[in-house]
Amino acid sequence: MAAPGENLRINGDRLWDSLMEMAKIGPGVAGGNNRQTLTDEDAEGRALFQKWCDAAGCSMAVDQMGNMFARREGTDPEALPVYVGSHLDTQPTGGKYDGVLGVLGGLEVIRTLNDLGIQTKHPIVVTNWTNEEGTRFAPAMLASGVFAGKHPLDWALEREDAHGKTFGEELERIGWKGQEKVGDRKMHAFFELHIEQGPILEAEGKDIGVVTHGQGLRWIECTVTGKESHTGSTPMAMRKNAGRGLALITELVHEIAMKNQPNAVGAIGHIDVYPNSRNIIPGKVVFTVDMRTHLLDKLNDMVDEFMERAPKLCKEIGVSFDSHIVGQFDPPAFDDTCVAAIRDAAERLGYSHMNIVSGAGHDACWINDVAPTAMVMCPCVDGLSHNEAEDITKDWAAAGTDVLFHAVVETAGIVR
Ligand code: HGY
Ligand code: MN
Ligand code: MN
Repeated sequence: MAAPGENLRINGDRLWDSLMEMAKIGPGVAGGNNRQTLTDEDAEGRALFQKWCDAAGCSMAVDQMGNMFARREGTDPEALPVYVGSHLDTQPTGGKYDGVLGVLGGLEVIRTLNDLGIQTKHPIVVTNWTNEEGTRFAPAMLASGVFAGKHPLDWALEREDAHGKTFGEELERIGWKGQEKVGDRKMHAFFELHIEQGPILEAEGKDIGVVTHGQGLRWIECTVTGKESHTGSTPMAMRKNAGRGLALITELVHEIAMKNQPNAVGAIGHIDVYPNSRNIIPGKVVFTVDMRTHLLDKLNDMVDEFMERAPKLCKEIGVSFDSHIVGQFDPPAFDDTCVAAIRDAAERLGYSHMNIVSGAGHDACWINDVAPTAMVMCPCVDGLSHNEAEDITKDWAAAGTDVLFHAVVETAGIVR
């Protein structure tokens, strides 16, 4: 006898149409999206998601960080819900699928259950986590981090963007600040579908990534201070060029990552140069070092080496160095039972699959600390993400969501 729901599939066309509809909100300049957190575009995307959830018969709740929870009732209202979701906010030059596939894939699970008239024992809740990207307001995964007790609510609400606007002000302004206390909700399990954002699944010809672990991350915000002066009339020997500090540290971060291959990465993505004038030697440069690996001891060693060498490099060229951590989480190992539910679903559905470590951070990395959690990944073209050219195929989206459907519904328990 077939396992419960063995051959059930989601509606790939409906999922794809919803992805394309959401992609119209906050369009980028090169075919992707710029729907940054707590912008008017984010508010518009939230409203569309809310409309779809209402139409699917879900009740919506919003907490003090703007996290959205769309609930489909189960037959046992006392049973802890199975949560499924990701994020709708994007990078400034983001793609159409990063995060969005996980939220709309979760909604497709609900829509398919409605189509089939299936009841589950546990309620199912589709979640949109606020500010996963951490670009406008550092750190990444901010709202899921507050939910998991990693950041105090007040601290999170005071995060400022580059224009001095706070997270709390902006959340109020767009009308998505809820009253529900963040983190009170208890979960039976949490599942997140996400594009891989790397090249492995496509290169290996696999439909599904069964995510067993994630990389840990350290975001170190550095300030190198020199002295502004004329680029033409200041003798070279007198210069205190903060820009050289940035150049030396950029190379140091790369060197540390390369000496820790194959399981380490490092780069500097955010850079502010002051005063950023063509004919003034930079007096100050503020930038964020991003170091990651799934091996905790190695991550700590990489940061220790960086913190030992960076100040010395700056001192040698007559500029000062200061730094502080603006984001961090240790490498997560996901829940064996939830991971097995994903692997078994892929196997049963006949999708090729492999175990994989997530290179990117995700809300699941924090939720993993408060509930049994696992992720399922689909390939992306050329492994490209955080780029407007990010692309996936309709079949990859459907396969990932089929697996998500089976893992979520089996965990929630089908009631005949
Ligand atoms: O930084 C990350 O890994 C995620 O995309 N926010
Ligand atoms: Mn993401
Ligand atoms: Mn992202």
